[in-house]
Amino acid sequence: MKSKEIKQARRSDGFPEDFLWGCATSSYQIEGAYDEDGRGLSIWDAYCREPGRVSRGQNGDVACDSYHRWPEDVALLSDLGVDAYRFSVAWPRVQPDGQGPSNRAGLDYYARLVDALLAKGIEPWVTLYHWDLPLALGQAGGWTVRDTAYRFAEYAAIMYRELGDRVHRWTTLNEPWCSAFLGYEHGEHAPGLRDRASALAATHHLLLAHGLAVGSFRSRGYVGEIGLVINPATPRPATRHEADLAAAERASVERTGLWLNPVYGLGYPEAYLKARGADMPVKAGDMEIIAAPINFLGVNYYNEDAVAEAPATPAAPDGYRFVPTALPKTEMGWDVVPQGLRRVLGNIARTWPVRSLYVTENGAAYADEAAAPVAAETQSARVHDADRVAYYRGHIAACRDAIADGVPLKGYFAWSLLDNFEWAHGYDKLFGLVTVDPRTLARTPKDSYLFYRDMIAGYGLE
Ligand code: IFM
Repeated sequence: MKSKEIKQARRSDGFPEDFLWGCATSSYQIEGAYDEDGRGLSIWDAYCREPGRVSRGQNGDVACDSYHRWPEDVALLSDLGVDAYRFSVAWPRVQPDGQGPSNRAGLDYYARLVDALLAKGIEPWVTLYHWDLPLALGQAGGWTVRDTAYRFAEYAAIMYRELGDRVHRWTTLNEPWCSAFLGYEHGEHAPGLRDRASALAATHHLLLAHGLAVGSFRSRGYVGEIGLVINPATPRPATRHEADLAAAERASVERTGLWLNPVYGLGYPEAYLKARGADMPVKAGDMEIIAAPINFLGVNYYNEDAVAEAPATPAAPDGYRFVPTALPKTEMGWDVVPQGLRRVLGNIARTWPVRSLYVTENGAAYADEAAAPVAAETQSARVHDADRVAYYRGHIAACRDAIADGVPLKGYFAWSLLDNFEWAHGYDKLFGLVTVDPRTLARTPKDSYLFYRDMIAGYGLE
C-alpha cells in the first residue's frame, strides 16, 4: 500500500485522507506590535481608544505578541499536525495609510511567516482583510466610499506580487457582513456607526473590493485559488407554522443571499432592498466585477438561531424576531447547534453553484480553568476544557455528515489557535486551542488542542 492508502486505512472517522485540516487567526487579534516597524494605525486601534467601545478598555496593542512570537506559533501548528494555517495580513502594516508605497518591514514579516510555515509543510492561507482597515481610509469614509474598494485592489496586488510565488490560497474578505453591519449599522465594531444607509453602501463597496481583487489575481495569472469567506446564517423556524418558515427565510438573507447572490451573478436580493426602501450605489459594470468567478467559498459557523414571525417595523423591516431556546450556550451566549453547521452547508450547496466549500472558522468561547501545574509524567501543564472538546467533536461530526449528504466540503479550520482579542469583548471571551497567559504571554495547549491533534491524525471521533 502507498502512504496515502495506509493513512486512509488508519482513519476511523470517515473523513477522506485529502480533507484539509487547519487552524485560523487574524492579524489584529494576535499580532500586537501596533506601532512597530512602520505599521500605520487601523480603525480598530482608534476604536479601542474610544471610551465604552471595548470591554474594560482593552485593545490589541500587544495581543498575543505574535509579531514577535510567531516562531512559537508555527511550532504549535506543526505539533498540532495541521495541513494549513489561515491568517490575515494587517493592511496598515503593508500600507500604513492604506495607499501609496508599501512598507518593506511589514512585508518581510509576512514573508518570514510564510517561509517558516512552508518549511514545516503547512500551507499558508492568506486572508487579505480581517477588519483592520487603515485608519486614514477610515477617516476618509471607510467602506461607505467607493474609493476604498480601489485602494483595496491595489493593496491586494502588492500582496500577490510579494507572496504569490509561495501562497496559493487567498481569501479576499473575512465575514464582510460584520464589517458592513456590525461596523456601520449596529455600532458594535469599528467604526461604530449606527446608520443603515452606510451599512448598505459598505456592503456594495466591500463586494466591489472583493471582485476587483479577484479580477486582479486572475489577470496577473497567478497560480492558485482565491475565494471569499462569509458568516452565513440559516436560522431555524421556531415552529412549523408557515409564517415562521417564511420568517426564517427572510432572516437568512442579510447574512447569506445578500453576499452570495451578487458573487454568483444573481444580483442583489430585491425583496431585501425593497423592505428597506434602499438602492445600492451600483455603477455600470459593478455587478460583473463582483461576479468574477471564485474557486471556493469559506463558511464561518458558530451557532444557529431560532426565529419567529414578527410585525415588520422600520427598525426590523424583515418581519422576524429571535426567540429563546433551551439549548446549551457558549460563553458568548450562542446556542450550541452542531447540526446547524450541516444545515447551513447543505443550504449553500443546494442554492448556489459552489464548487468547493471550506469551514474556514468554527470554535467556541468558554471560561477555561487556569492551567494546572506541570504534570511530572508529561512535563507539561494542562488546561482541561471539556466543553470546547465536546463542541469540536459535535461540529466536526456534522462536517462528516455534510460530506455524506453530498456537500463539496474540502476542509475545516478551527478558530482559533490562540486565546486572542475578541473584538468588543477584548480578552474576556477566549476561543483558543492554546491558552495565552495575559501576563507572560506563555502559550499552553489545552485539551482541545490535544483532541484536535488526534482528530487530524485520524482518530478524533472515537
Ligand atoms: O473572533 C472572531 C473572528 O474574528 C471572526 N469570526 C468570529 C470569531 C468569533 O467571534
